[in-house]
Amino acid sequence: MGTILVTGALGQIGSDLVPFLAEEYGAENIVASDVKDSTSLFPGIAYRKVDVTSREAISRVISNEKVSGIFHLAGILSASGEKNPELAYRVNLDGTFNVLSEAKKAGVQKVFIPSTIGVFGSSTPKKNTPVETVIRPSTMYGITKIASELLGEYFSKHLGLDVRGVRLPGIISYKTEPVAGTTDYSVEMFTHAIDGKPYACYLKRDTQLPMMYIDDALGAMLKLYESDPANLTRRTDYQLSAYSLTPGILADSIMKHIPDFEVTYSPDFRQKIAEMWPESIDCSLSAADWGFNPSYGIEETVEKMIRNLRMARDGKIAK
Ligand code: AKB
Repeated sequence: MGTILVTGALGQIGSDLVPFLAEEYGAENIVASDVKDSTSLFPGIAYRKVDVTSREAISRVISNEKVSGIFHLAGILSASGEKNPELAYRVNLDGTFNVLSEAKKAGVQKVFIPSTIGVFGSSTPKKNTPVETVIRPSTMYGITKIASELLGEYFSKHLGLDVRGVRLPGIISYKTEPVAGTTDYSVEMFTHAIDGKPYACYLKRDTQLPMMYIDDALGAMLKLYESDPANLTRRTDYQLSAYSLTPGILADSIMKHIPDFEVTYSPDFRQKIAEMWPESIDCSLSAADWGFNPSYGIEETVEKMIRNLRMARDGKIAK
């Protein structure tokens, strides 16, 4: 096999996906990349600086590293995208076009591109939202992500590149604290609780959004990446979610473990973004086509997060 390139490897998902893929395919077959010069995050795994807005940089890494598969995670998330829409456009849309074009040119076998529940807008039905529905996002993040889904489908159907992808919900993980999205309150709530600090949540207590634990997201991404193309009725918009969560439900659940944890609610601009997104999404096509079956519910996620964060704080597991 050739190597698997991960772009955006230092982000919330990449920092878990890289070691996960190294376990699966062998560390020597993985190349992590991001815009930073270097990292100590992935001992024993090759790291290359790659800015996805540069076609030349992508072309170079694909040919130098003999890349046969790409997990293209580099992207600007919803909250950062609203602060810097031009950057979001360049990284999310030009970056995806660059990766797909260079992958096609170099004969890369497969490209995985994550999308998001952020593709939906306020006119989308909110409950059990299907894959095909009204899709009129009004954030730059959503606009670039729905366009990326369609680009992936175009490269797949018309240019013969095997492109697959999922619409991710909010992801709960402990390794890299996310700071650029709308669903990040969940991780922030955990870190504040563990550190014995009160938390001022930027979403209202009852704002409901689809979410899942990182291990379920990684397992699902690999499962789709590996699945027989003959079973796939979709390309880049398979939906994933394990549960719908509100800040209030999460706070109450954390308080069962840390009773003196205090949460207050002071919504900011991210509340408007959250209100445009679905409360729950329909994942039945992912289950039917390639066996999506998440195993972490809310309680299991909370227990695992608290255990992992405590162990990471004590230096017992990698942070
Ligand atoms: C964000 O909040 O921007 C992301 C997402 C749901 O796509 N976590």
